[in-house]
Amino acid sequence: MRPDRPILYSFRRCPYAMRARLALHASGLDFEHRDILLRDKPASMLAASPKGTVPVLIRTDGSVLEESLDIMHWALGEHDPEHWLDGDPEEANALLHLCDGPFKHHLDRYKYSTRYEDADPEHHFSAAVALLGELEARLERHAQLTGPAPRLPDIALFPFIRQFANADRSRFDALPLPALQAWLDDHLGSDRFRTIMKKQALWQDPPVQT
Ligand SMILES: N[C@@H](CCC(=O)N[C@@H](CS)C(=O)NCC(=O)O)C(=O)O
Repeated sequence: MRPDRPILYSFRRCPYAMRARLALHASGLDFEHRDILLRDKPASMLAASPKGTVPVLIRTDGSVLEESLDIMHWALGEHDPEHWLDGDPEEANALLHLCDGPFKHHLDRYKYSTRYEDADPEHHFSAAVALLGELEARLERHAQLTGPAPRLPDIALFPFIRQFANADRSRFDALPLPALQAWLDDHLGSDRFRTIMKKQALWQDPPVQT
């Protein structure tokens, strides 16, 4: 399949899909946004990416990107007007690893503890908060994670911190993490975040001709 413009399969509330949509929006690239439900994945998406996770991007040459960070890097590699790719790549990678590795591990076991055998949500809450402390220390030094301006790690991480905060908002708000809380509020209040979170009709594959 070689579409006229890139196609993004996305699920509105998925933090991985949010980061992809944020990067695509910042890049200004034209793309077709297909919003789906995880419990009802369209056959066209599974044909392009059998692993069945979102986001998935089909490029105009027919190639498929099925990792959110690959989609971010590709979109910004095409056009990066706000310089999100600037900065030290090793520092960025360390933050991305912290988020997608240990932080996500603890987030899932805190928020969805019943899905994991023997997961103690309080242990995972504390472990996640310890990691958030590392981000707090950065944000005490500058407005964004790696300096004064938002870069890829800010955009890639905040949808996950949002998910953690939303698990129990008053508990999150009571944590001694004022710089992180202000940073999160700032990103959540941005026009861009509002735009990429707008509800839209769900994508349905056209009926198969028999
Ligand atoms: N490493 C992937 C992870 C994507 C992922 O796990 N997405 C979740 C939704 S937030 C998903 O599609 N899960 C499949 C399912 O629940 O069926 C990425 O960065 O894109």
